[in-house]
Amino acid sequence: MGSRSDWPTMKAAADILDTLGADYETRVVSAHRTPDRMADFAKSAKDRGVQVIIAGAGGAAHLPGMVASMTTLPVLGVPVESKALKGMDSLLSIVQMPGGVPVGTLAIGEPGARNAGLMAASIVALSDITLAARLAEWRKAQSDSVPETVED
Ligand code: RP5
Repeated sequence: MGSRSDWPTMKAAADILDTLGADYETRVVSAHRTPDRMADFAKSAKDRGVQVIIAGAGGAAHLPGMVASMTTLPVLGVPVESKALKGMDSLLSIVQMPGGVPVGTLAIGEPGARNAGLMAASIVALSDITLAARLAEWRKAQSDSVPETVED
């Protein structure tokens, strides 16, 4: 994420990965304030065994796109809700990548972070049958928890 201030949002990704028992690391890496740290992180991720990167940022949210430009790993972008423009700035900054450098853009805020965690797990589950089984179980539990009527 681009700042510690993004953590309350990005924690939703970490929480679902915890629930699924998926390994992850959390890092503060800013495209604007720590560009060298961002480059080191993005360029070394694949060799360190990272399989998917979830990049959350707000405002002029260049982090997901810049990270994606430095790796061929899948990059999922989460637009963090900004105070001034409610995350529309973040969303538009992340979603409109030029052809050739993809970022999978999720929804603004916590639902987007949660879905980024789920999507990252889906990607890793393609080659991890244990995680795939946990993910299928989680999805079934979610379906089972939805009541069919408005009354008990
Ligand atoms: C972005 O600027 C961060 O991703 C964050 O969403 C936003 C504001 O950062 P802070 O000023 O709260 O550190 O780079």
